[in-house]
Amino acid sequence: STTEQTYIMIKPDGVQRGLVGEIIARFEKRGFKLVALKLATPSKEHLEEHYKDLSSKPFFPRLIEYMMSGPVVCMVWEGLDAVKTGRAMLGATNPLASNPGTIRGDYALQVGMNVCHGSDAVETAKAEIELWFGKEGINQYKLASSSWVYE
Ligand code: DAT
Ligand code: MG
Repeated sequence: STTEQTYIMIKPDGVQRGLVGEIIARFEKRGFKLVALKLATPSKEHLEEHYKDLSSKPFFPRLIEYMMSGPVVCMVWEGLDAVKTGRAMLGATNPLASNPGTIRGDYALQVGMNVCHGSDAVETAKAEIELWFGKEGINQYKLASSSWVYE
């Protein structure tokens, strides 16, 4: 649906490498609507909750350490098939397997520094949006360009 929402997060390497504008521009130009945005320095507990499904993986401690190495940019993007399309725009988890033209395929080389997060399913997106924006909530507005994006 055109009101599907996904949680997209620019990881510390993406912020430090100056990729914030590039990544936001890709979602804007694709036609998605920005409904939430902040720069944040999340706690260890918050990141462990975000990645709780991976807590038994051997790389989990390193993943949390990496995610705590600097601020992240937290966003919610809304639009047609936003979750699946957002994942396609990100590319594969391992940047070496990501096609050129994707965010990871254009800006990253290793799985432990893969620049950007995107929700993997509609239900996951709902939980992630609640975790990251539950307190402040999501913005509601009509995007002026929507009648030139949707038929
Ligand atoms: P994705 O970020 O594509 O949804 P995921 O949810 O399986 O992938 O894993 C979350 C993050 O954990 C991923 O972006 C990078 C890290 N990660 C995943 N698999 C890894 C591995 N085999 N070695 C090191 N880090 C890994
Ligand atoms: Mg994931």
